Amino acid sequence: MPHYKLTYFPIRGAGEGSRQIFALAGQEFEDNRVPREQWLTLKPTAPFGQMPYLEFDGKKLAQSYAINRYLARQFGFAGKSAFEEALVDSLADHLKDHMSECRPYFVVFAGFGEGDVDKLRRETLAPAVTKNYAFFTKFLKENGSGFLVGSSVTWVDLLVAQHTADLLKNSPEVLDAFPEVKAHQQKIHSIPNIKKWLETRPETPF
Ligand code: GSH
Repeated sequence: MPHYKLTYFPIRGAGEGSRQIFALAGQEFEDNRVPREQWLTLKPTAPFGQMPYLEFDGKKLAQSYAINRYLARQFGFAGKSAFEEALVDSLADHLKDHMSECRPYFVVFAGFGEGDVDKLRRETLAPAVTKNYAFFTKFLKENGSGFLVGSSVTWVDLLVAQHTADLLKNSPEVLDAFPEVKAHQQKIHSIPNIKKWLETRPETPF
């Protein structure tokens, strides 16, 4: 196995999906958490001038979803057929669209911008969750296995479950109408390797 080194800010953010894929696989990796002050010296060496990026075997790979997809394929969490892989990708892209819709709320919530966080929660976050978690619920109900796609865990389960857990911590009321997605979060976060990761990872606000 190569030595994997994942470089990202010391937050969950766009790096956490890859960290959880490593954890799920039971694969050792170097969790290189770079503070903002050190980032500017590294920035010119990053493939697209941004983090996260993954280094292994003298190669560098950037873009969080490309990294997630690559690792998931390596370790067997990408889907069991070409169509399952495509379904997983479609859900991941939809989660990304959902995150873009919520962005005005997250910017203020994380302290990167000024605004009325409660108003943004009501007027931006809640409608986005209501719309998009209905789609995740539909996939869970139609699939019937408790996973979003197929009969076993894939990388998109990790991403959706983490977002659900974040919502449950900070804005639980937006999930009142979504018991299936709450059950999904519990199922994914009870997988022993993921449970262990959640208990031992560095504690960060987001
Ligand atoms: N589409 C990229 C991905 O998913 O990896 C977005 C990467 C991105 O926005 N990275 C941010 C970053 O590196 C942190 S989340 N910011 C510092 C900078 O641009 O200098």
